[in-house]
Amino acid sequence: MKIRVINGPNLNMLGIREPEIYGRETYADLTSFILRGAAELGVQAEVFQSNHEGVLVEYIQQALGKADAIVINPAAYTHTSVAILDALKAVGLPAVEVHLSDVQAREEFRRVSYSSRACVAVVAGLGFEGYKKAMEILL
Ligand code: CA2
Repeated sequence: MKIRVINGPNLNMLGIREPEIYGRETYADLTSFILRGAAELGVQAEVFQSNHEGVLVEYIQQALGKADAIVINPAAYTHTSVAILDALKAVGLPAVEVHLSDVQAREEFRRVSYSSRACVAVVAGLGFEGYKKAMEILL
């Protein structure tokens, strides 16, 4: 199984600020964790991050024919982006939304998710572990 793991804006800043919310580990640590977890599950994972909505939309579109499933942490675009929702619907691949933090327990605006409408599940509040859980769900 080939999975595209897609991360949205500011996740490249992990470990640099707000450790009380997102932990002390860096984005490079997250990438290693995902690739290690994928190998353990026998999954071929491709990890991608962008701060740009259109780039994320294109990367989702290009998953068609190249991947079997999508794991996505759209970060702040979760709460705003109809474009990312539409891209997920357009490719029609099974997708799981992941959040490092428990978005339901934070500010009210983080409780809204557009992208999850095109996802089979949402995993939130498990930190890095959530990405492995998402791959397990897709398997
Ligand atoms: O909990 C998550 O994974 C989020 O998707 C993270 C986003 C946030 O906008 C979502 O509501 C929930 C933020 C991405 C990372 O932001 C950082 C900010 C400062 C320092 C490090 C990362």
